[in-house]
Amino acid sequence: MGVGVLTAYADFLPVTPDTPLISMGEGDTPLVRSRRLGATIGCDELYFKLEGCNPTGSFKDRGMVVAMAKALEEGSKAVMCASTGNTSASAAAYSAYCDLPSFVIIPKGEVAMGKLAQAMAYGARILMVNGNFDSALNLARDFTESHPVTLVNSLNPHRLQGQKTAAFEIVDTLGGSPDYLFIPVGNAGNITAYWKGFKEYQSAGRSEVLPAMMGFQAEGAAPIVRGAPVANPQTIASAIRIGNPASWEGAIEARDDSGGVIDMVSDDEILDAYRLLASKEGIFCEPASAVSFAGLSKMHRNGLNLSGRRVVCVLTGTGLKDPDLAVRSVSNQATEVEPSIEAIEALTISGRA
Ligand code: AN7
Repeated sequence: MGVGVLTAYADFLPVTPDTPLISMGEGDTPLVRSRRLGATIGCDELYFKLEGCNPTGSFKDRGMVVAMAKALEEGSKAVMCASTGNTSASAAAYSAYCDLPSFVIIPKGEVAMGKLAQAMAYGARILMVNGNFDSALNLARDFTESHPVTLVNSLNPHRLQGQKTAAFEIVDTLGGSPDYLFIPVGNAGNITAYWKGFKEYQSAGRSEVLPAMMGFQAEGAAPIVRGAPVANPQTIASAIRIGNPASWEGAIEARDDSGGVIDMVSDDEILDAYRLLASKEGIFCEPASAVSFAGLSKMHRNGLNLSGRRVVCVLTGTGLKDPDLAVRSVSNQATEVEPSIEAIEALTISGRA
């Protein structure tokens, strides 16, 4: 494929004869079968959906392309979003591609360096607020309600329409739905979108069963698990440092209708999963993405029997988004060496440093 989600899944999207079928090559991401980690948790059929392979390195591109196409169709003159980083990177890229000005509101000092670099490179107007993501989102929503600027957060329904295409791809690739879908939950748009996608595909006769939706938040930012907004959310996974998710009800519905769970994992569990995915599978994802595998590991420890089960972990963004964290959180494996064969032999063949 490689044609983009608007063309690949036009029949399931709000595409009209006037919708421009734009694409930066989003979607059609790899579903990679686990070679090592699945075996450690008694799961012989584990897959990772590599959403970091999208054009701006996260799943946000699937929804952004639809939101942006509809903005063009409606004659919009500018777009705005609030973001923990990935939405702003995606909005900035697609608005560059569409020649629309973009304004991104981000919590000052809380966005990973790779994401900030992207928004700058693509030429977005970056507005840093002293506050968290939740207050930034309130600002973006209030501003766009009273000004002719299109909101491209997931409150814009076209975003979730586009994001549901990841569920279609999983079913298309596996020839049916998995038994379990593990997914990180921040603003809760993505779990809502996947559930919508699995249900629509089932209604269209493309799959028989539906997966149990297994959503995971970070312990310090787990409003849905705790049942109340968190005023000052904290976690190392800055992408999901969100205290009052916009799609809260969508997540509850996905959980309850699918017989799934919304649970939480600690920062230590997230970092363990982050390191394991890279060192045992060769998959470098961002910490928020590792939450899905951290959640799966937790369920295994708590006794969930995965034998004979088909499981998908959604890895929402690439590890290159947050290079500082990788350097800080992995033990230093770099050694200075004299530029000679003997010195390299000493450090490799005969006894590693
Ligand atoms: C890598 O970019 O909210 O539950 O403003 O970047 O749909 O919010 C990002 C969220 C998971 C959570 N993984 O998805 C933003 C933003 C990564 C993310 C999530 C995000 P939602």
